[in-house]
Amino acid sequence: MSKYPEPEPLSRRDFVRTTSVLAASTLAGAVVSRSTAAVAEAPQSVPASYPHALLTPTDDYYDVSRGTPKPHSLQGEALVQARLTAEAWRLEIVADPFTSESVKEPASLTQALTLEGGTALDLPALIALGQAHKIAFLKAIQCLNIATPLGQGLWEGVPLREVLRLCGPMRNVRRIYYRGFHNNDPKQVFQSSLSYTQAMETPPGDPTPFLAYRLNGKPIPLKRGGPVRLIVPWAHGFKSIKWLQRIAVTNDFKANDTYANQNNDPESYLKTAAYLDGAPEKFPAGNPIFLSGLALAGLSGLKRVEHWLHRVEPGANAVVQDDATYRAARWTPCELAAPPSDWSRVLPVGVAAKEVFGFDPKTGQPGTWPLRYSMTSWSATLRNLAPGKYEFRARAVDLNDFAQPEPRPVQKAGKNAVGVHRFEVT
Ligand SMILES: Nc1nc2c(c(=O)[nH]1)N[C@H]1C(S)=C(S)[C@@H](COP(=O)(O)O)O[C@H]1N2
Ligand SMILES: [Mo]
Repeated sequence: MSKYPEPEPLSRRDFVRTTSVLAASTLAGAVVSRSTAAVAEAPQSVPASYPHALLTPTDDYYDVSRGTPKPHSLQGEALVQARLTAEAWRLEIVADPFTSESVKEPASLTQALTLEGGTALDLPALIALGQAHKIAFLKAIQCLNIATPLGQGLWEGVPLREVLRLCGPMRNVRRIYYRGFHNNDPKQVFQSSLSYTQAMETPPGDPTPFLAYRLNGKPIPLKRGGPVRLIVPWAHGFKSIKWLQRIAVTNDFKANDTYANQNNDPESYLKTAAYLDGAPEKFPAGNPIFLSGLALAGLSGLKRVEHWLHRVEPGANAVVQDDATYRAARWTPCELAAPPSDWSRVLPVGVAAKEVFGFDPKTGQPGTWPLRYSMTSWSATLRNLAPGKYEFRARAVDLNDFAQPEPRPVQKAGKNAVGVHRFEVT
């Protein structure tokens, strides 16, 4: 069972709608009475919590925050001193004086933004910039070191490149270093970085890193890294620095990411993968068994989610990833929850589907499904299982036809082992 708190279920109305969309698309062309029959059959075994909400409620995220005390536990004057209120928040952008044996010249900026000089950026100025250059992005937050995604949200903000442009021409800059509030204790610094190119030159069709100041239509709660969080759409959680307060442009060509210290790949992209929801360990024979989970479309996109049901014979050896039994497995496609037909009921008030990254600006429908770097739900219904013990595995296949965990079997580039659920039919 995962520790991941289940997101709030969709309302009953949303559930019926999504199920009908699914049934309608599966039975495209079928007569009305048949599709009605399919809809009527589904709820018997489908839990009310399916499908997962596309926007995880703030408090349902699995929280990963360093520091003692946690910045989001501060209150009152301590919060103001930390510059973590909307009024007190400031962002500094400075040039890192770093040089070395091989790096002769330090980075420079035309105009640094500093607290000392009274030029640090405040929230109204950031929001004004966001009104001219807005990005809205639906993103799965996933920790490189945790086996289940932490949550998903609709983040709004302003591209990092537009913020950096406020500093005028810069020289000798190869990376952008950034960090959040850390109790003014150097030991608690949690920092990350991007290359200059990643920050400044967004390829068409790719999302850009941005300074987010809204989550799900509201100011970002302190708990999720507000007032301002840096969001790197393609990356694992450690690049999306909470309580952002300082950016330093540098001529150091090395990644400074805190996460790299633990043998993690500091340039890892979100990995296409399927995750299993918790489910009962015993089912009575005779009823269909409904199993489900989340599918994340990572860098290489998602072709399908598939499952393998393995009956465990008494005394048989346990299946090991890539052993003969595993290699001979027959995998069956799962159902992917269809995108909502009416996004205005899913997106926060004030956010139009047409302005969300990856949506067609004319139709307001997602260009791909699931959207890259976001998640949707999958399910499988197992019928007519004889009493006995079973292992159920699910995996994602990417658009290059690699099945999870390939091509990334090394878990320090993202936990994405194939999940298994063991159960008994009695
Ligand atoms: N300032 C700061 N930002 C941070 C962290 C942190 O400890 N401090 N943890 C990072 C890690 S490792 C992850 S996985 C995500 C978790 O985001 P969440 O707590 O919103 O789920 O935040 C990232 N941003
Ligand atoms: Mo993380």
